Amino acid sequence: MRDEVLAFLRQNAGKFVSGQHMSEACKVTRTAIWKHIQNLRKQGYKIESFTKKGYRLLEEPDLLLPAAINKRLETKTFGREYHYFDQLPSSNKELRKLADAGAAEGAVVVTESQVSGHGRLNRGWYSPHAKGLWFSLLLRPSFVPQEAPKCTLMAAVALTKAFHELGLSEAGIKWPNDILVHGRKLVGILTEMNGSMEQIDYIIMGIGINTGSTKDEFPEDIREIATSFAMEGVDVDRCQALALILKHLEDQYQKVLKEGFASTLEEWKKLSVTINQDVEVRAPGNTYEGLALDLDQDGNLLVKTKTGQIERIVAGDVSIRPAKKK
Ligand code: BT5
Repeated sequence: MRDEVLAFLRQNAGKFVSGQHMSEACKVTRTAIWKHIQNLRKQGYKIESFTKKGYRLLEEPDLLLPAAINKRLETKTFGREYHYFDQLPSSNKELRKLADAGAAEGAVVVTESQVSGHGRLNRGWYSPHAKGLWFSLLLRPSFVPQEAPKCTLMAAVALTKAFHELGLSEAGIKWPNDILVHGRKLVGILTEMNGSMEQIDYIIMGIGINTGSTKDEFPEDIREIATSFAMEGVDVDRCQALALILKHLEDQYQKVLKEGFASTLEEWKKLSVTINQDVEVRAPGNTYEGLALDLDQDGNLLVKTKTGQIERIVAGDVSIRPAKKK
């Protein structure tokens, strides 16, 4: 139905289509048509309406359509296999199916919205239509499974470099999987692995980036902690941004395959907003404060506690946040 209403508006681009005409053609009430128009507006379509004249499509959101991405893509493999959806439960889940069926390294699943997007430990991820980049990337690396958690750090480095290029110079990495701007979360990364103790079958890098949401649009529980390109005053073309991000991800991954993770971890430290900060570590059953000192060679965070002890924080074990200023 949504597609039919949209098709009517597109066919008559620039002209008014009456609600009566669409309701007869779609065999639904005029109220139903009005509801669809409201939904389209929420999704970023600019639709003008006047009593007696009907509805007129003025502007469509910059959708991440395959042709729009393909003409901007400068990668060898990343994004060359491109699976595009208007809505999905979760791009990670969709890519997992494709990976199990043999999809190649570099395949991506991109969706305009997710109804059950998720973070770590099954926490929710807010993914409204055309207001962000919600996508998953497939890797089939030859390195050992113990290296897999470092892929999150690698992705964070690639994304932060891309954001600096896009004009968001304040973006910095919070260990292990967030990118923040002015202390608010712009990005979440969810790395999932499939394989055995000996060998990685595949890694799915799930990436969520807020682009267009305004503060009022974020749900109340994250309104004070989340940010977007729009909130930071940076106007971003989502297609251009996605193509640039895929290029940075591919370059960073190639570097890791050639040289190992060491130089990427050094870059991570430079782009981090966690190192040298007072942090609160929340491990199951144990919360303490300390100073984030460094990363070890496995990408674990080294925190010096109040008693002078150095704790090694393993990704996935804890949540970590800036300590409250006293
Ligand atoms: C993450 O988890 O930050 C990883 C999020 C990964 C999302 C992507 S989107 C594409 C792909 N498909 C998926 O289904 N997932 C991936 P975590 O560190 O557990 O943080 C989750 C927490 O971030 C939530 O509990 C909220 O507090 C907060 N949050 C939820 N949605 C947000 C948003 N849009 N912006 C900022 N913060 C958000």
